[in-house]
Amino acid sequence: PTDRRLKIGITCYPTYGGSGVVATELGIELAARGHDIHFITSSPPFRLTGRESNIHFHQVEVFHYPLFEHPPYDLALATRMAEVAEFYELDLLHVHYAIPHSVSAYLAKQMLAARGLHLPFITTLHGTDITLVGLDRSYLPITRFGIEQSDGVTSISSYLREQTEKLFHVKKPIEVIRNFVNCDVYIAKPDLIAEMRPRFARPEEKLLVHLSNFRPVKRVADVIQVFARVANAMPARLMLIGDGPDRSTAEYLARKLKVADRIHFLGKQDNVNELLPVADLMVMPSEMESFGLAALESMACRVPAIATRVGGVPELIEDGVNGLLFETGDVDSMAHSAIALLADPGRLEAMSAAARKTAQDHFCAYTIIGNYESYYRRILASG
Ligand code: GMT
Repeated sequence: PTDRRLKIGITCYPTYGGSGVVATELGIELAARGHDIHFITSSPPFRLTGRESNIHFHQVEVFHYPLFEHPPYDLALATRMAEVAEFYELDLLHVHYAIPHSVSAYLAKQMLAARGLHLPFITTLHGTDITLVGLDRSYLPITRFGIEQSDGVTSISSYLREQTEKLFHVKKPIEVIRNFVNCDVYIAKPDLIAEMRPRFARPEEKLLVHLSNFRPVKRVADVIQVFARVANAMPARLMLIGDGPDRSTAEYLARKLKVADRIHFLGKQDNVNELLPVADLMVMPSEMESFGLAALESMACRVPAIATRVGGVPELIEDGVNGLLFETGDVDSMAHSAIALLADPGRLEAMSAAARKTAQDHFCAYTIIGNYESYYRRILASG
């Protein structure tokens, strides 16, 4: 029957980054719909509380032995996948990020096949597995192999599907299932905003926000450059959420541009749904985003983004309607437009409403989770 509860194994990079967030939220939403979810990961996914029903966590332990210069995580993962699939009679595995998860899933599948058991697996491509890592020539053949061997492949934007087809010459059909947010959790609650906003900005100040893992691709220095120009033109503050390699560069630049006292460096935060709605404008000046989950999360909270016209971002942000798009590195134009927008409450309000509407109409969990469920059933029926 089409409404049968499924037993699904999910593997992802659990600790930080959009793919881990999407995989964890997907597991939580599927469990809430009655499916049995088994996370098979190196550590507990960071958004899991451990109190959710229908969710099980299986830690992958890597055996350390002096001879192993590089502990064989991929093999430990494959072994755990096969064990969990057999003990808990999983219907399928869903791995997020091709490297190395697809190849571990392929090994698990073959291990079980040798014993007469069938374990289909689905790979979801998130971006850097294709655009960066997979393009290191040494990784390309094995990444392509993992994708081709998958029983189903999804990508989080049309852009990423096209890139995968172009760069990897993958023949396998790729289903676009876009990223999503829980629109009941990512929502602007007036009471919460009234309570939280005074902690970050005075009534006359505009509040900007940036959320990322501070990797070079996020161009955090551009965020500071844009903010410094805005803060020169009007009273303003900036919330920086996240941490990573470029955090000290950002702190140094903030001091150099004399705006450090107006920036809140919040570090890694779990409940970003309680922080994002407090802001007026999100800044996402990335060099590349296959999707741009941070922008979607803020848009759902009625906070439009000024962002770059890269990768899958134009599939989410319509320039001038629910946000603003710029060329990478054009901090002058970004600042100029941010100042004009923040000084025009009517236009900002219209853009905030349009941002929420886009999230609600096209990217809410209740639509997208259904797409994953249908896709699972299609793959199971075809195998
Ligand atoms: O961008 C990162 O640093 C993390 C990376 C990941 O795999 O977690 O993000 C990618 O996947 C996200 C979730 O699908 C997307 O929203 C990001 O746009 C994508 N990043 C890039 O393409 C650079």
